[in-house]
Amino acid sequence: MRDTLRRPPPTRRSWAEPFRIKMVEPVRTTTREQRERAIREAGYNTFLLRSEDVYIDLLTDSGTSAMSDWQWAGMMLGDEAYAGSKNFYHLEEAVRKYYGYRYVVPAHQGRGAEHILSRVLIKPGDVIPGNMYFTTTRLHQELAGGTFVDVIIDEAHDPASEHPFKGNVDLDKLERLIREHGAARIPYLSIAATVNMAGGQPISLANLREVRRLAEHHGIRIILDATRIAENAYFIQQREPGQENRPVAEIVRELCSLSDGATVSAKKDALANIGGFLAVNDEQVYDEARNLVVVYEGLHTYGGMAGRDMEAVARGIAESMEDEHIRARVGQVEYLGNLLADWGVPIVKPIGGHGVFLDARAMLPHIPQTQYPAQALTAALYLDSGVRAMERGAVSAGRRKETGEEYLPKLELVRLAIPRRVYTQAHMDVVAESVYFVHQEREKIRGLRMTYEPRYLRFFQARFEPVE
Ligand code: PM9
Repeated sequence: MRDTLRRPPPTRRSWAEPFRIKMVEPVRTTTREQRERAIREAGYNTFLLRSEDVYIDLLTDSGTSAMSDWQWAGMMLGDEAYAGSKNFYHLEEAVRKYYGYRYVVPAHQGRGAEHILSRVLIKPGDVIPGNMYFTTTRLHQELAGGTFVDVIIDEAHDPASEHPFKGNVDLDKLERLIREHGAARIPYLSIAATVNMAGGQPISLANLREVRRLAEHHGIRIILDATRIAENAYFIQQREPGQENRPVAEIVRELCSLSDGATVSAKKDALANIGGFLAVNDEQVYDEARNLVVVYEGLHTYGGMAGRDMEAVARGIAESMEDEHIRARVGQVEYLGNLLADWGVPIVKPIGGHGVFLDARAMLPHIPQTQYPAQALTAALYLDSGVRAMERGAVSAGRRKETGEEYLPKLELVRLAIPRRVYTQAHMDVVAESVYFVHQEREKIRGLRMTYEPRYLRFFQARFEPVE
């Protein structure tokens, strides 16, 4: 039972989620013994756990959100024609209306769009600057023969920095890079809004405008990763002077207008369980992408999605831009983050858009980074309560493509990603308490040794064992 009676009287008015719950899915608690067995069998990798062994699942906010009744109604209107499904045209309409791009190429999910885009735009030897790497994005850039170079501001690599726009590009770093390699070797700037690996941090409108000016001057395209752009726009509305009275949807349109295209995983902002797309303004790029998509994803009017999925995405895009929705979504993340910060748990500041990121380096100074402290902390949290999180540190960063050496990033984080419209405030309290108690006992956590390392995106399938 929740202990509400012992709370002091309120000193302010609260607000609540702009929805009520119509259908529930039971979740199951487990015993410590069961969890010990499950995590051992999973090789201390939370990606390898069975979801039925998880109590509160904060592995990812990707494809895990709850759809609305309007989205579910749309699922029943799936037009499953092989070609020219009406749901594709609804999706195209939504992308044009909310993001403003001319052409849309659907894909089964974000990485499908990244694959197509990388193949169309990148030539071997090219350099792709961006505001911090993302795992799948960088891999597709590399597989196409390119090299990703990080040009994000230094503050982004410092968990304690309270910079309000840690997703900003460092314009000096970018200019130096363009001078060093020449604009002809840079097919596009890869700009994420928000920046996942930095802790869900936004880029400011002012910074993107500057980046645009520089890119135009050198004739370089900007491609956004617009996967969580509504969350980015919300932060702009909340933090950027002069933006406070603009609706999120309007800010999203302006952000997109400062770019030439975007890759999108519709599994995040867009509130769908599967789906994604590439959107561009350039007809020639579109023609090539539209041709390639039939090789790797499916016909250009479904790209690997069922008609019903495209409808869910089209409707999800519209819902994702509603101010009330986005305030509740980011507000829930903030609620969890504030509890942890108040209780002295080191987290990435400011609190991000899609999750709270624990600073494993600060929490576990006794574990060297080569023994993967964030991975170890993720396992310890699961063992404590059945809460599933994701490592976002050295394991995720992988190896340098030229030398095979491990990257040892400054950020060694555990991400508690919050699915949209899924968990309640009581779930957040349970999560916060578990993190707090794990933090209290942190000296007992031991490092891990990797016993199996897959070649690509190793964090998904790697296996570990505790170091003696
Ligand atoms: N992000 C996440 O949990 C899914 C698993 S980790 C690869 O954060 C961005 C910013 C993402 C993202 C996936 C993708 C790829 C692109 N950009 O998962 O292929 O956060 O739909 O999208 C995950 P898909």
